[in-house]
Amino acid sequence: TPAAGRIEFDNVTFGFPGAETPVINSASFVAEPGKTTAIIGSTGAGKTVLLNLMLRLYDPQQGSVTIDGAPVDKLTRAQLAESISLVPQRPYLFGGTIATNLRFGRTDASDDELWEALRVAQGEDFVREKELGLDEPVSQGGTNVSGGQRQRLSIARALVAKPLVYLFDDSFSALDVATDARLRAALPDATEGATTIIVAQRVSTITEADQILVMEGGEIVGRGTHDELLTDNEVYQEIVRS
Ligand code: DUT
Ligand code: MG
Repeated sequence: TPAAGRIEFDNVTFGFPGAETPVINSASFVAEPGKTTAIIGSTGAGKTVLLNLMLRLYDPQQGSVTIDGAPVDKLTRAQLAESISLVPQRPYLFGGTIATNLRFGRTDASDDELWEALRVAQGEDFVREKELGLDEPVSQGGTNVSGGQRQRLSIARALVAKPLVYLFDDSFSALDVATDARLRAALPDATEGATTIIVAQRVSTITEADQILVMEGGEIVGRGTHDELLTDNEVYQEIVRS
């Protein structure tokens, strides 16, 4: 079968060296191509570590992570980077221009593709306002760009790369609710067919997800749709109330 971007965690346990308790404990789930998997849970629950395990920033002590059946530890980080685009919780911009930053994952992207990605990421307006547009200089670390703008450029960069798998680590919570809603309305078309994994803080960001994983203390303590979890998962109910 051709590469599709199906991610499977099978009984994955990971702890940092020297720590007594694992930060990911016996996690199993499948994230399917063409579907959105959301991950929600309190700070320190292990959401970022879970995403980082897919990119092999660390390797688990137990269990396996596979992409289309291939164990990720048989792939190089460069191969993984071709399949998976991560929008990190703290996005990073490189010294260069807006265009060079957006083309980081795919240097042959046309200007039209960059503008389309910016439109979806809700970054089009502020780039158009720049005197040099796509050629506007960006300082290393993106210090001449606001936090929200950096976030949108980082999302646009992932869209330009057209990966099999998108990982959005808390990429929408810094946006105001209206912008978050517009972005999510545009996202399904832009990411069609891909595996999308969204770590979120706001429940409103993920109510439409095909599958929601609820994490607490390194464990997946609930899974289902929004409606299912509202009915039967106390941790999720608590998140909704807070
Ligand atoms: N942790 C470390 N070292 C690291 C990163 C994380 O010990 O380099 C611990 C902190 C925490 C656990 O791992 O107890 C899970 O961290 P993670 O960053 O995955 O938490 P999160 O769910 O992403 O929290 P937040 O919502 O604050 O981003
Ligand atoms: Mg995190």
